[in-house]
Amino acid sequence: MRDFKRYINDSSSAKKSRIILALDVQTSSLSSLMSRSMRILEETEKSICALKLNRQLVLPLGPRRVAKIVKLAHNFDLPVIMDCKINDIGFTNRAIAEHYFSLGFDAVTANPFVGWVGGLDAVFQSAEEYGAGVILLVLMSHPGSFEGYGQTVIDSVNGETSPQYLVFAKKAMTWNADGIVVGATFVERLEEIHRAVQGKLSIYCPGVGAQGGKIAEAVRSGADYFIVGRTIYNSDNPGKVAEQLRATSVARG
Ligand code: OMP
Repeated sequence: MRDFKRYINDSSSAKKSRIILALDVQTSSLSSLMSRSMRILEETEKSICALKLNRQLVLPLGPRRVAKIVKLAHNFDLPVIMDCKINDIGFTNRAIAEHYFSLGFDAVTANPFVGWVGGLDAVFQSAEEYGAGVILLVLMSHPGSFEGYGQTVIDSVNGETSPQYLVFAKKAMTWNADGIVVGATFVERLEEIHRAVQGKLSIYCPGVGAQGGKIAEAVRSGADYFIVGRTIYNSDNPGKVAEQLRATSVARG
């Protein structure tokens, strides 16, 4: 059975890249959506360490075509993450996770707001059965993120006051998550979360480029992987841009 953390870590070392391509392309027709998605993956595969799909691609393409994209990524030795932000009761969560793992996805994203018992416990159990990973949202990248993830809360475990994102970072360690998502748009918070997890969790950072975050700053603040969409797929030369981002993602200092 494959271990997701090792899979992405090996891929990152082999490709010398910390860039995860977020393939969120939108086109006017279904056939052009499929061909454009495949082409961008082919043009960028040498510079990325994983592929992430979201529902704006999965819903119009449907399972059969999505499985083809997953297979193409696997042919390039790239793990594939389904960004479904699972957020329901355990019974439903398990079904969602199993559908994606059956299509070949190597990891899913999930939302810790729903809690463990009768919530995310089912996702982690399903992931273990499939040898897949679970990546938890800890602090999202958009400005409104603080309305939820940035609230000051009383920790239900120890009664201490702390920001919600730090409570989630600690839960992610307790639950043995395969990684956490922290917006590259908030580098001071990224640094704080990086200190809190002490290298025990990989930090996945969306929000560079189109959302204003910078790879070099986020690397210094503790980011492990970068989730990048529009900056790559909307450029005139996705292969070249992905290669430039790759080089920045592994540059020292
Ligand atoms: P770009 O802003 O185009 O680079 O895309 C970022 C990708 O990361 C999109 O697929 C978002 O759905 C995703 N994302 C965020 O932008 N912010 C988050 O806080 C979390 C995610 C995610 O879970 O991947």
